[in-house]
Amino acid sequence: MAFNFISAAEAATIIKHGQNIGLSGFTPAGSPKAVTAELAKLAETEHNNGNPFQVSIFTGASTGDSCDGVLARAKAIRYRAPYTTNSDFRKAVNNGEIAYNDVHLSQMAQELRYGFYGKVDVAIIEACEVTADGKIYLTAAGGIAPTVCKLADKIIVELNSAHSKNLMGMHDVYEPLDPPYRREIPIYKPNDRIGLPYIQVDPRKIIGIVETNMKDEARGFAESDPVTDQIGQHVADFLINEMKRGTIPSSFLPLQSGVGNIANAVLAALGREKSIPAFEMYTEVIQDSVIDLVRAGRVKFGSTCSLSVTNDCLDSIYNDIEFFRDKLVLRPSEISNNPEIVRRLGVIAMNTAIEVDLYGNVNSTHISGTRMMNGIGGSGDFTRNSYISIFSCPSTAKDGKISAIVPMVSHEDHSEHSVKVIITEQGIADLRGKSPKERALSIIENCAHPDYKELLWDYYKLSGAKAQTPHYIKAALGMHAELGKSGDMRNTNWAEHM
Ligand code: 0RQ
Repeated sequence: MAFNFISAAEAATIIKHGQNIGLSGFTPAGSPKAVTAELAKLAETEHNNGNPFQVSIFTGASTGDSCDGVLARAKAIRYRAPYTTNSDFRKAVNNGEIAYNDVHLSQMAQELRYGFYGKVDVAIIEACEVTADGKIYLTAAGGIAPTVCKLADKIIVELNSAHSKNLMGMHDVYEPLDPPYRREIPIYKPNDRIGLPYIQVDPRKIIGIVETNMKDEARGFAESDPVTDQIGQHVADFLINEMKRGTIPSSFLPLQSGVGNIANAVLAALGREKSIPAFEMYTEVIQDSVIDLVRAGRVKFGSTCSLSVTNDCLDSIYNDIEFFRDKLVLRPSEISNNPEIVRRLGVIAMNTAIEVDLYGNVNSTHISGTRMMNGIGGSGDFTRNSYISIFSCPSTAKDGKISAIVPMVSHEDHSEHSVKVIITEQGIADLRGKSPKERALSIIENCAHPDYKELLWDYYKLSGAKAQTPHYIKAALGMHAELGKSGDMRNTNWAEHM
């Protein structure tokens, strides 16, 4: 079948006000860039003419500025799920302009198939190749692309020559059956392949192909600093210790790592520590640090949903694809983050917290309990099902004015039942096998910043320290209240909360 090559502007006109749009990509990797940018212009024109124009967006995870950024600024998004990192989108969410649904990433595709979010009208899929018989070869991420291709009435392909065709063969596209017919997903090792290297669609659904040459809008990372280096070293020390005492097999277990500066520092430390054997990753995002470790022979294999790397790093992979072909696989997010597989493989989950409370509950998403930061991402998929779940963060934020260790989290993403280890630059709190009161002792002593230890002990005493999970409810969010009042949690005076 001959394809209809169209411009991005023409493609945007296919999308109508009120429609639901499904996107490829996972982080800026593999997300569409051209049609979404034109859609934002179209929305602005409609708004200037006094007409409403908003769409709902379903994605794998975050996208780049030419999607979430331009569409948020154009006020063209009514609803979006799941994870995002764009600062303009964040502002619009926290201003109440956008309905944002922060879903576990592994659940997004299946919940679309179950019909929880309504229909998918149009899918926009970035590809490095598409064939006349409807084979779509994805670019740098799996995301929810197979599912939105299946569900959408119409598919627009952004055929992006900035992504090498060398990527063909790197994906393992597999969609599970839905209940009551679902079977086990037959991945028994991180490098097992169970699907196809492309998405097969009915070619008649591909209503237009937009040729582009646009790099992924990958974010760079800050250089590591003494605090993140120290956190990384503590994580490495913890894992080495566990291996020595036999709770982690000497052949090691697959690792998952979140994104961001701390995650990068943790991986760098694990790479340095030669007493940890070369390891595998079963993770959702691979950053530059992992690619360096693959090259150095420290990471033997990486199963991921996306190559969320800088453009130089991505080009270096494309140029050296034969080296990477048997060392990386790209999967849809419902497989890369699948609870069944995470539990089976014994994945060690390493994610970042915004704040942690005395009993091990973790807030990963909301600043001061109300303002969305990014979203839960895949941290819940991995944490709940992991062999050991580790959360790390600096003990303070904003020049020490905020303590990451608080009496009660102002929002809860990961509960005390799933969180096993807390690590800050101050030290390690191993919560496994501990009662809530034993956890409080370990977290205050090992993880809190010295500026906050006494304040936290005073709160603990105030709580009576007797109940199963001691709290003085009127004061439980006293440090957050003080932050709102004076801008510095160190000024907290418990007497004011009695
Ligand atoms: O603010 O940007 O103004 O400097 O939060 O914090 O310390 O640089 O750490 O980049 O790793 O982000 C939890 C947000 C951490 C991220 C979070 C402020 C801090 C700084 C960033 P600035 P850092 P990171 C894989 C798994 C949830 C999803 C997840 C995240 C900014 O890791 O979104 O894990 N995780 N997914 O100053 C006020 C506090 C604060 C605070 C930090 N208590 N109060 N501000 N900050 N703690 C990814 C996917 O799923 C795709």
